Amino acid sequence: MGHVARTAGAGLLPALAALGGGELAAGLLRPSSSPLVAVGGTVIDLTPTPVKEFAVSTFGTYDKIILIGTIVAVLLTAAVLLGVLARAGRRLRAAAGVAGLGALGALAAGTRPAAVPLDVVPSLVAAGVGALTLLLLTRASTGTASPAKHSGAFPLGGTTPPTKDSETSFSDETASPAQDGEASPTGGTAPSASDRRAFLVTGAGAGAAFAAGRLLSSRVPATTELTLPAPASPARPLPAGTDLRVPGLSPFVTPAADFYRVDTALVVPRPDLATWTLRVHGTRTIELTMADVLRRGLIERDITLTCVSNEIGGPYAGNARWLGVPLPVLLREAGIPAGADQLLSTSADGWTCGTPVEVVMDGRDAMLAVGMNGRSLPAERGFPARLIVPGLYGYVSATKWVVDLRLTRYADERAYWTERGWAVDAPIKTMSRIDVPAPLKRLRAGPVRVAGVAWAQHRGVAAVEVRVDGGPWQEATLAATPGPDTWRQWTWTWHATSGTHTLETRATDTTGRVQPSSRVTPFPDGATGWHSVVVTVA
Ligand SMILES: Nc1nc2c(c(=O)[nH]1)N[C@H]1C(S)=C(S)[C@@H](COP(=O)(O)O)O[C@H]1N2
Ligand SMILES: [Mo]
Repeated sequence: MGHVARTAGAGLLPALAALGGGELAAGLLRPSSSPLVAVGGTVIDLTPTPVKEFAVSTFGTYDKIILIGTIVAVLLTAAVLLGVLARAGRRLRAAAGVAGLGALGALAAGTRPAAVPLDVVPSLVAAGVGALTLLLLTRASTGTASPAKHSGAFPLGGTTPPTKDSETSFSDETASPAQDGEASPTGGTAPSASDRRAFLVTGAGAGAAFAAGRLLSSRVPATTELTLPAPASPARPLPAGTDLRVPGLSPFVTPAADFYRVDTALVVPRPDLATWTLRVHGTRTIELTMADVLRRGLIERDITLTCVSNEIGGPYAGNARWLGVPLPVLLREAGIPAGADQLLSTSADGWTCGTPVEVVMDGRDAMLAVGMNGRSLPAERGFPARLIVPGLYGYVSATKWVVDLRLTRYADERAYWTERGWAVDAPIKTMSRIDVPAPLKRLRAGPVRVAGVAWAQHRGVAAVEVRVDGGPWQEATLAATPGPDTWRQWTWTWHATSGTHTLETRATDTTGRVQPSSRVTPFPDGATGWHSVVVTVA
């Protein structure tokens, strides 16, 4: 085994063993207590808003994988450096460094918003396993350094001075005179067979523990589906011509699997239905089980959800048929305190969201949703229950995995994203998007079907226009819609001529306001501007 490999291994293997131990402990206790997940969550929370915006817009749904990858890379780099330190004879210091990294994990895990005291345990396990592995491995492999370095290998004392056995083997069993003889032609160098065996055993053990931990963490709870009662107030049947079924055009109903996903959760919370409750704090506190929730009359509505981070023409909008309990029913049961202007909702993982009480109570179909497109909510959508409030961006309305509702005041408490500079009030802005033709598409001259979706939730889309190369605006044909809370498909036939052309679109809502041309970024309350697509006609 080469010197470089041994030096790297002296740090890397303890780090891998620590990760393995930490994941296994988290798998046995609580997935969210994983040191990696806890540190990742803390990094997400501490990342300045512009950086987060950049990450979301650059990496999209891969942002979480990239984050965890970066954390692992930083950890392994630190581990290699600690390995170098250990091989230079500073074993205890290096072990303390490994334990320190574990302690950082414990700090992160213990301070997560939904943390319980037990959550520090996996990081402490990681710290212990990592430090111990480093000491054991370097006891074997520092023995392979030159005799001059032996004295320096245990400078902080406390450990057994190197004997023939300890300097040449990881354990007594693996030491054999033959190996020593083979491995030490120049005397006192690499006991490579036993060394390699110790490294392999540690590596394999770390890998197995990590895999077992991940497997345990991804355990699916006993109940992932609710038996949904029929709605007391069913959705209006979709009018004919709601879905034009143009190839490439977003279907009116977005299947759950195709729905955009935006949240801060590194592991999908999987609340246990047997213990799940919703607490509602008003003038009094009520606590409801799922059976209690399902006993209240359910409404079923078509509502389009949109993320404030959606760029012009972006994909962070989706439409579904939601089933749930009207929020006003629950809030009235708990009693609305005088002066309460914010409904603060909290998820199982401690994310918070502030929704104006006035909006929730103004008669729109704000609900505690338990169903999506005829089934229970999928885990990533907030099973068993989430909030849906037509007309507001998701970060101020759509709490997934919701467990707590509190009637409070904006003056007293701030929610997750508003604490980070995003607007307190965030009604969805009017937007029209061209789905077909796709950008940079090469077309043939003649009639071309241009189609897209437009939304202005709770106000409703009144008109969509399209223009070519800055020419006059042309009225598009609007598809039917069940109401003002959904997006609306539109089409327009273009008589394309050869050349490169720019298609632009804008919508007008039912209050008569035209989508503005001025481009603003999603931060702090949603993007504006017209979506445009450049195409080439042969
Ligand atoms: N618990 C929790 N709920 C959350 C979020 C979150 O980070 N955590 N993100 C919100 C945001 S910003 C949006 S846009 C919607 C997205 O819902 P979806 O992922 O089902 O599309 O969920 C909202 N609910
Ligand atoms: Mo969002």
